[in-house]
Amino acid sequence: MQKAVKQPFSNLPHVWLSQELIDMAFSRASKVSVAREAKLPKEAKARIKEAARIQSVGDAIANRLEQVVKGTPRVEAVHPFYAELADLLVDVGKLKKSLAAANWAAQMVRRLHREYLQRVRRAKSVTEARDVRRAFYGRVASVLEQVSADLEFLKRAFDALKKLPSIDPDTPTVIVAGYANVGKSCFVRSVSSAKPEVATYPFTTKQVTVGHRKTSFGVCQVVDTPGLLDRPLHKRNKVELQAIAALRHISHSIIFLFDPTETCGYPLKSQVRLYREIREMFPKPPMLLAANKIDIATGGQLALLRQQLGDVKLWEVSALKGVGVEELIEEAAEAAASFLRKGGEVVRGDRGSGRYA
Ligand SMILES: Nc1nc2c(ncn2[C@@H]2O[C@H](COP(=O)(O)OP(=O)(O)OP(=O)(O)O)[C@@H](O)[C@H]2O)c(=O)[nH]1
Ligand SMILES: [Mg+2]
Repeated sequence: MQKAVKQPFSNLPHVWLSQELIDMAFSRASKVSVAREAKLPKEAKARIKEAARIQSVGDAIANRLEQVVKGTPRVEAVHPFYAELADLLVDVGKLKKSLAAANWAAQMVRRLHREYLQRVRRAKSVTEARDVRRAFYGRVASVLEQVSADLEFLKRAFDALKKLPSIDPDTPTVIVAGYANVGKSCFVRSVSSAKPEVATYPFTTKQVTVGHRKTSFGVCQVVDTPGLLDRPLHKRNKVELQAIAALRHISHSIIFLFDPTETCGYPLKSQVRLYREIREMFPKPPMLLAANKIDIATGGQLALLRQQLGDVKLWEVSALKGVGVEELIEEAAEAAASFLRKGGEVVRGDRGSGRYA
């Protein structure tokens, strides 16, 4: 059975924009009713009523801003996979600045709230009480105006973070990686519950997607990643870096797909260079190499790939036609489960019977 959700951003609070906060709080306050004490003079009644409005606006706004600040997990405290994805998706530095701005606004509203409550209690006439309350509204609106860009940023950032997939780090996880357009998404669709988009052009996949798959070794997570190119890490864009984050933080085994037909648009040599780079960067998790698109690959193309890879096992599959994919995912799940059981400490040369690269 699938375990509890480990996505740390799924319950991020709702972010109210500045204008929404103002409209909500002022409209509520206009409906505030206070007990009518017939014997009180009208100035005293006005003081009570305006104080109640100030109270209502101050609390409604400060509470909502504080909920945003308190409800956001500290990036340092979340799983490193999510910390890295958060930085790639929304820029954590900016996120922290905007949260600090929301916190500042909440404290300012509380301070103004206290200050204007005292003033309204000293008001000598109905008009003065009303003017004090109006001045309070003006100050609050101006504070919110100053943080309106921050709240808009937080809303957008939270929307993006909430959409991140749920990954349970304790469930065996198979990462499907490889060059752009080689058929990774097609493979993940065919073997798991995830249904990522498949298209004829490269860079279709922009985000990590997770599917589940029942195997003889229990349920495993199958992760589709954006396509990589053969280039150094510092030249990788933010989309590619999401694939690197998955490989770095959550992979218990890796299926590396090749397209020997080169219909993906990239030469086999580049694909093999990428494989070597990834193998070097992440030497620990077992890696299963597979030639995809064998429904259209020629014997010569497959032989060339074998020759370039040397003495390692090469699976032959067609993600499109569903050929060989069941066997491959079973084996990858077994490798992932065993890697996870051993605490991720498998080293090169210690992979069962040397079945993998
Ligand atoms: N003939 C054939 N075509 C395939 C096979 N697998 C995938 N394709 C085609 O290859 C193209 C790319 O497939 P995707 O699954 O989107 O490739 P991807 O690796 O996810 O691509 P990016 O997300 O851009 O990196 C699509 O047109 C697929 O239909 C296969 O086994 N045989
Ligand atoms: Mg894809």
